[in-house]
Amino acid sequence: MAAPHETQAPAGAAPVPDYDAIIIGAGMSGMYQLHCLRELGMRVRVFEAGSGLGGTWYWNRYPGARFDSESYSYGYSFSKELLQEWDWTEHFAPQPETLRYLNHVADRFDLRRDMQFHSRVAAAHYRESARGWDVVLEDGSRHHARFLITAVGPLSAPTLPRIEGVGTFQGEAHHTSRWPHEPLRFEGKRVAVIGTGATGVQTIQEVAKTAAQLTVFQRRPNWCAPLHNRPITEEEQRRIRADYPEIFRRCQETFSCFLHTPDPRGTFEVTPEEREAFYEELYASPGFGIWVGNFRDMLTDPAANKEISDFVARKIRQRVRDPRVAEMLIPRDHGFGTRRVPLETRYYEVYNQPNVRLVDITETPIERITPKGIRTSDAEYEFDIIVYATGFDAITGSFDRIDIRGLGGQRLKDKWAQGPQTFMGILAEGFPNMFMLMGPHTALGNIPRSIEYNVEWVTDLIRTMRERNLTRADARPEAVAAWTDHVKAVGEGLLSNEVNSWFTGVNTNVEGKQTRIIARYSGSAPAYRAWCDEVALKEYRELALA
Ligand code: NA7
Repeated sequence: MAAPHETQAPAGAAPVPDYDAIIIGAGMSGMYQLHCLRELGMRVRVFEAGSGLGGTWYWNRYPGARFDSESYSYGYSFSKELLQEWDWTEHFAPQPETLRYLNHVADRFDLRRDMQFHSRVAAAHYRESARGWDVVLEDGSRHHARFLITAVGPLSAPTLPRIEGVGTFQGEAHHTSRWPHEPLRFEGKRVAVIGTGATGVQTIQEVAKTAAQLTVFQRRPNWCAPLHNRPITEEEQRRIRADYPEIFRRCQETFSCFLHTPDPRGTFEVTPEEREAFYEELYASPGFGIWVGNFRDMLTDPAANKEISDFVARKIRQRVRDPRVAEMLIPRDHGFGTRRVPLETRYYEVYNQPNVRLVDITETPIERITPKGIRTSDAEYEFDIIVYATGFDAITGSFDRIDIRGLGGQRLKDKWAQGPQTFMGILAEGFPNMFMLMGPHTALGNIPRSIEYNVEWVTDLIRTMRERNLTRADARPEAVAAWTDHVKAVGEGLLSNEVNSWFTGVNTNVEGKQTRIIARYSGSAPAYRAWCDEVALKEYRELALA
């Protein structure tokens, strides 16, 4: 464990440990940031609310949780040795394997000794006189550091529905991201799942295998596409190991760091037969190709988007036997790919099973959760287990839950009340020495690729500051304004920014989050990196360094 210095404390009070950097969160970004800062010789402390490391992969233990990115494009790329010693078993690895992987990484780089678990950060206040951050944990303990790095994850603040009676249910109820650590069995059980996003879809297709009865409460359907997962053969394993440089080179070049990249052709530049054949090929291919490797205009031209939406609707009708149910599963309020596409394995076929029923709660809203189950406007259902697959207060929610205050006591939550304002998603003006990893306005995509880039950018900035004996970095207001305008500009014309979803910061379960904002950077990852590289190359002149 890094030995902290201690700051002066009032007589009688416990001394406050003083670190060079405090990192909030021991997920993929916090882990790598810890590793990089330790390489600089810094004393670092990671505070993690959970009992273990892994972030998303620690919390999301629900049945069926797995990658939608190819496993070998998802792991860390920074260590050749690590790449050569870890074998993924499936093209899209399940959550327990990813959690094992992250624990392996932590052991290999001896990360655990600087991590403190069961330690939720309640408050972080900047103190100008010390040019550093006072951090208070929920247990009341106080800590101090020059740098504060938020590695809190864009999808880590779960939300329960605002329905009367939540909490009165006498059976078992779990949000998917707060799943029990002991396996939950569904045999002989009557199970409800509320929510049909990427998480709900993975859960439903798994629970349907064993539950006596599964009732899915769907508000809005999503466009789903087949994952086509399978084990990685030994031969493939050898090839993957040899191909790692090429795999990561490709991820660096694609729009959102996946192995897939948009087809340069426009939807209507090919014949209808060629178009259909291309869609068929994508539908039969593994992973996100159908979403991010489709015709280049699919997400900007409504007519192009309608073509692929109609194609997927036909697939749903072919796969679901009851035409009434098939129609319920086809989205009407948004086109294919304009919200996050859940990838599935026999999801639609689940609705052909006698033990599964679908309830459209737009037609018959849930009125309340009762001690025995769920009451809708036209029926009373009894359950043994209720699963809330109701998503997250995304992107800014994990910041809102911490009392973060910058210069003059300004709260970050207030500053972002009308939507986040950042510099490259990494800095917020008036919050010196706070650096955000995967904060709002960063390129998300295949997240570990973005994480590695952001962590290295932050590490370079801190290295530069230390070399020059600088102790304070803040974003200049004009730089924030320019970046925020740029984020808005690159998001113009994107159909996904015209739809309510977590991409656009809308969450009906959170007070004040009913209107769309531009929450993420929706340009390409290479363009994002080019901007950030330029800032570093030009000696950080958009930052006020002192
Ligand atoms: P999502 O994608 O936000 O999905 C949440 C689902 O829960 C979605 O179907 C919602 O319906 C539904 N929901 C939310 N609140 C309610 C209420 N109050 N009543 C009924 N239904 C509700 O979250 P996920 O966890 O699936 O996925 C988040 C990301 O994690 C995912 O994109 C991956 O990148 C990993 P709605 O569509 O809002 O009508």
